[in-house]
Amino acid sequence: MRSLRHLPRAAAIFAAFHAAALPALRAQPTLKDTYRGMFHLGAAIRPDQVNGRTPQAAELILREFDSISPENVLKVGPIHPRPGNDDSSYDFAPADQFVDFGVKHKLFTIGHTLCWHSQLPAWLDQQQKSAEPTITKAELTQFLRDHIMKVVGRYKGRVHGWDVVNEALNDGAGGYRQTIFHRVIGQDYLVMAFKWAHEADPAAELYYNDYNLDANDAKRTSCLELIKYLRANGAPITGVGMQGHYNLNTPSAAKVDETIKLFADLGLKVMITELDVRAVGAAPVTGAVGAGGGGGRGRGAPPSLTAEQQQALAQRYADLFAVFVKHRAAITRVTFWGLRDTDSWRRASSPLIFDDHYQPKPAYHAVLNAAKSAGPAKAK
Ligand code: 9MR
Repeated sequence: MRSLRHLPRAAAIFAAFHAAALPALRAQPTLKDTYRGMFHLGAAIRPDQVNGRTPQAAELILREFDSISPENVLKVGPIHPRPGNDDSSYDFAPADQFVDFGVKHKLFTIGHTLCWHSQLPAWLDQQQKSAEPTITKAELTQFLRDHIMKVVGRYKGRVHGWDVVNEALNDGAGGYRQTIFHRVIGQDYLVMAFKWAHEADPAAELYYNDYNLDANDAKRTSCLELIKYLRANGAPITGVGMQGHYNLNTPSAAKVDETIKLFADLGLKVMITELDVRAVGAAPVTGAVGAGGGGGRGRGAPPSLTAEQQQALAQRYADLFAVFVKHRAAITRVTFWGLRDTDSWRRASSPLIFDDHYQPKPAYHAVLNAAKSAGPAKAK
């Protein structure tokens, strides 16, 4: 108990120490400056990083990144936990703080996500888990419309791009995931979601976002078909998000390259939206990110990497960023899924470019160096 009582003070001293260490980096080029003119560099962020509780995190975000994504606060469950559509059905405060931070610091601000089968409000998740949901097509259509109009409308002009639909495709053989939306409304929930988002904010960019598009050819084919289906039905999609939850060796950089090109050839903006690389730990058998493929959700400190492991992670980031730089005409943003390893959903595999103490890992420098392959900067 004795040591616990002193924890806040110890934490403050620790924070001050590391804040003092940050100026050493300040004179050096930053990620966002290095990639300016190519694409935005972003990070997924959490409430404590924008509400003043971890100022050193906010400082690092503002120094290195020019785009932010909300890791959780804008998902349907967190922001709209109760049925109905008046303000008492919503918990806007954490999302408001996130968006205000973006506005205040002029960051390219992402909304994630308007329609996903995961992190739904409990009442809707129960429906989804039921073999015979009782919610009617009219009721669920109304709920989805209300949700999208309300949330996109609230942040109109302040959130610049929305992951309108997230992870609507199956792993394995591909095809549509049998979410509650697909089962009850049918395939055209996809079209309607994009149309409502556009109606609520005609200036916002609208994305389809998914993982393993570069690791699973069947899923990628399904995604290309989904995009054609959306367009054939007048859904205003502007881009596709490849999440980028990668392993050290898979998918190959060549597959990532090939996949970006396929989407770019459709005239879409391409984004890497949730980048992380599992530095240690086994890859999941099926590569199913959404089904426990995180590779280390355990709590506690991330493992410290050996010099060889740091180097391997750095090399993988270098290879990936070389591909992103090559496709800079199509890629508009690369976003890391978290700031430091400690905050990552994959923390046990040390997947990010900043360590526990907000210090850059060798992978950070590899990302900076990779920009050199672009040659002189171009205007976007
Ligand atoms: O990083 C998010 C984690 O904090 C949540 O517990 C988890 C819930 O499923 O979602 C994580 O983010 C996911 C993202 O929203 C969509 N793509 C997969 C990401 C990792 O699971």
